[in-house]
Amino acid sequence: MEYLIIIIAVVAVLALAAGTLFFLRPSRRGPGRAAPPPAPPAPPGPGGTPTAEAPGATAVAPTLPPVTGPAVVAEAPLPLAGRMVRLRGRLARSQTAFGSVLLGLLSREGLDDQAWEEIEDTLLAADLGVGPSRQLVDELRTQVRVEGSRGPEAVRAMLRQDLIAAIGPDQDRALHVGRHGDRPAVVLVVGVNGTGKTTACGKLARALIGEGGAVLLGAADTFRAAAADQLQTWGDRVGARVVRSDREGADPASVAFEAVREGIDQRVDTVIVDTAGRLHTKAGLMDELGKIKRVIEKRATVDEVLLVLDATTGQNGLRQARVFAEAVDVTGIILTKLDGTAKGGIVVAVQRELGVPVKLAGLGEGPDDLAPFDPAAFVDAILSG
Ligand SMILES: Nc1nc2c(ncn2[C@@H]2O[C@H](COP(=O)(O)OP(=O)(O)O)[C@@H](O)[C@H]2O)c(=O)[nH]1
Ligand SMILES: [Mg+2]
Repeated sequence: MEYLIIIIAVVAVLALAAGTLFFLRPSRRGPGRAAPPPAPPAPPGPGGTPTAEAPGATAVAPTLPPVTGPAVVAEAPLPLAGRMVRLRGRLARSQTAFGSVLLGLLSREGLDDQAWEEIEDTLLAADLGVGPSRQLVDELRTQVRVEGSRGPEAVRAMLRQDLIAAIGPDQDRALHVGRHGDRPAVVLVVGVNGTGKTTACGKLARALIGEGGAVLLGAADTFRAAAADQLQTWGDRVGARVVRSDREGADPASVAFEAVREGIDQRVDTVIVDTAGRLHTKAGLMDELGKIKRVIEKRATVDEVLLVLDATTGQNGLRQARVFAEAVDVTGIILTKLDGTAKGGIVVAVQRELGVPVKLAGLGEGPDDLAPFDPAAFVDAILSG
């Protein structure tokens, strides 16, 4: 019986390997064409479960909870690197109107003042913000004047370069996670309710566990029991222990402290603390977040304070985000729901407004739909329509 299982397993592996080789073999058709650009492992197909795209080489997370059957492989998280390219279809679907309108306007013969105004309006409508929109138009105008030629390809290249420059290709978007000597990294996740904090905590935990790290989650959103339950569900799903309080309305700072204490004791690599985002009063918010941070810092250092912003809420969400940024020193932004909006310009606006980089992008509700933010991949997706 055992032999039979081993033989079946070997055959299955060989069949998989043969299949992979078949797909990797360069096509012999169309020899006149130049080599295609490096393609992502899977096309950005519509919908579909993102986990099903996992390449065969993806490592199985060592700390994933035991799951019976072959589902373990399908459930293995995708590596964080390259996710933005892989998920570009999500961006393209929601943002192409912006890209194609801009490209269309810029390709017009004889760009007059009115055309430039329309270009600026398009940028404003994408939530780029007044200052950055004006600046981008000025740059484009100068380029068009200097370079003259405006074939579609030249226009696309110009726009691509200027959009990437507006987003800031050189900003440090590294996530400070993983152990620092004898202590875990501590990540505090803050933001208005409904923006996607708990989901981001779960997705990030999953990705870090997939890369071999041990993660502990702290449910410091103690306002509703359902919030801790939601984090618990993620914890169970991804294989991260969740520190929570049984009592609704418990002191969030105590839960955060306890999570960090356990994280240190259990020698995990990263502790991620989820918080509540009630916008009661600014003073109340400042007190609460300030206290959580101070209390954690009795035992460890808070390495990242990630502010979650829902891209679909536009300038209004940005105003609310500002309140959080005043309450606590934000080190990076997680911009969620970029899959459901044509207002990707908020990336530029929020970075300018808060003075910190967008580090992660939420591109859907699936467990792997969180990507390190990559300016070039982002702009390419927008202009791909
Ligand atoms: N489409 C989409 N939905 C998201 C994304 N991130 C979160 N959501 C959804 O937004 C809702 C609120 O998320 P939740 O994590 O509970 O927000 P919280 O109140 O800030 O903790 C949930 O239905 C999530 O599935 C995203 O990147 N894209
Ligand atoms: Mg929540």
